[in-house]
Amino acid sequence: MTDQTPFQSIARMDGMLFIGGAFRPGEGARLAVENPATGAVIGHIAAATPAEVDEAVTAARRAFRPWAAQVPKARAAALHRLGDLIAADAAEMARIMTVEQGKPVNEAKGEILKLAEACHFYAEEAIRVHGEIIPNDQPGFQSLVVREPIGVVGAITPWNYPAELVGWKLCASLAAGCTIVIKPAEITPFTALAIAAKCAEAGIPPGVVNVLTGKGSQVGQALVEHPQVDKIAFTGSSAVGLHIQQSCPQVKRMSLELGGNCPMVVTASADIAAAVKGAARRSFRNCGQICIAINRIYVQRGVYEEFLAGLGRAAEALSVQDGLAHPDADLGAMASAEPLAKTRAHLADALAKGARLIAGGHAPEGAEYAGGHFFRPTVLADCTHEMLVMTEETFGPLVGVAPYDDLSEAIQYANDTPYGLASYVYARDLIEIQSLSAGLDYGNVAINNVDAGIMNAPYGGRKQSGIGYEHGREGLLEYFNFKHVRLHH
Ligand code: TAP
Repeated sequence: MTDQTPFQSIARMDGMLFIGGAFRPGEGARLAVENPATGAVIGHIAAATPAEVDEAVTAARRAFRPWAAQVPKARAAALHRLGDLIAADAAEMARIMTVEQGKPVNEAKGEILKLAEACHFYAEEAIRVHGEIIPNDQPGFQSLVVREPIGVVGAITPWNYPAELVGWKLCASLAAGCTIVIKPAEITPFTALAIAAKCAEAGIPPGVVNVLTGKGSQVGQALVEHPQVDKIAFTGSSAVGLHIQQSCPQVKRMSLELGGNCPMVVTASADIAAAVKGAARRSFRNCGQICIAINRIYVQRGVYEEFLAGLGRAAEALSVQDGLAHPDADLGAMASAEPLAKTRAHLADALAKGARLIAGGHAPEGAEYAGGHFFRPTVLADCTHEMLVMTEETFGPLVGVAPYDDLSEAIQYANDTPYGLASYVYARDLIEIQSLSAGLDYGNVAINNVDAGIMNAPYGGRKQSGIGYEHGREGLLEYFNFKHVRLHH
């Protein structure tokens, strides 16, 4: 029997907003939220009204000075408590995520535990933020550089990582002394509301954390335009990121974590079995709905067919199932009809232009898949840059593979994109590794592994993939203003 607890937890958050430290029913229109594995309605969100947006921002503004005035150790203690509470309830929070986003429960639980880790990481960083005393230009003067929290943060997040993408902004804001109003994706709101409940349980003061649900074009846009929001922390598509930047009526700090179109280069010196394993993981995990998913792979001609055969076998071996009923499935449902339709469109485009189908290419068959947004992991060979799969972010379980001859050609192909988020290399030759790590125009380069983002290191994109960083010390500094104090003795 399928576990019913996520539906009971969701029922308690149905139509709720989290403002000023408490849940309360929203006054706006109700929008249905569906389980992407079944098509069943699991609950509703309230579309926050302009007055409710204003109320949440006002609550965050009011809470800002007292929160910023707490000693870092006190804010760190709150973050540690939050991390402990989230970890303790990871199993239930994961089930909530699975029924709104589609990823299998065990994978969702991994994401929740990483959010808990982020709480502890930023708790530790919070107590080590210090200013500087810098050399001065005249005797009798002292120059201090002080870091001060920016103020009220408006966080706008997508649906592919409903916990982590909210959590990184939340943890960095809390550690820095900022307060936050979060607008999660319309289709994955309950994970964010469940995180808000943990903030209340952790004793984080009223108004420091607020969650507003609703449509990005209305609620998100209202946060962007609100004069009392000091910074926008956005993760989502490049198109919406650019729109936010262009439509903001005030000068405002922004960090924009945007789309990707990530390449992988496999040279003839590589451990091909390891490269296949890495490619299968980073192309198909979370159904490829990852900004740092491998979208396109360039393989040196001498090992091209060997790599393709291996990746085809690896893709065929992956299980695709309802992630609630099968917690350890490799792939669950895709999050909605939209990324599935884009995956199908990119597949059809590539096949029409001469790509060779190596694996997948269709939805899994069987009654259990009816009503859900499922697709088999798909590998295409002989792809060219005439095909959408090689030039646009698919955001689905589809990867295009192409051969190359010279390393310079591989670097040229890999950089032939307006994006610059993450890139991957499998090679054992040191000269090749050096040329690729220097030549790839990306914010993240993973060599002989596919985990481009770790909590301790800065994570961000170049070009149309964004501005600013999350993770690491750099991710925390995004939430501070610098103040130069020049003192005459
Ligand atoms: P978007 O359509 O860009 O939506 C992201 C968020 O922005 C959602 O909360 C959305 O609300 C909101 N939004 C939409 N229009 C808005 C507006 N006019 N003003 C303010 N907010 C607005 O992205 P998505 O489809 O959810 O997510 C997929 C994209 O995110 C991919 O391109 C992926 O690469 C990118 N992504 C990037 C990263 C990093 S770290 N670079 C990580 C994950 C995902 P609604 O939900 O109501 O539309």
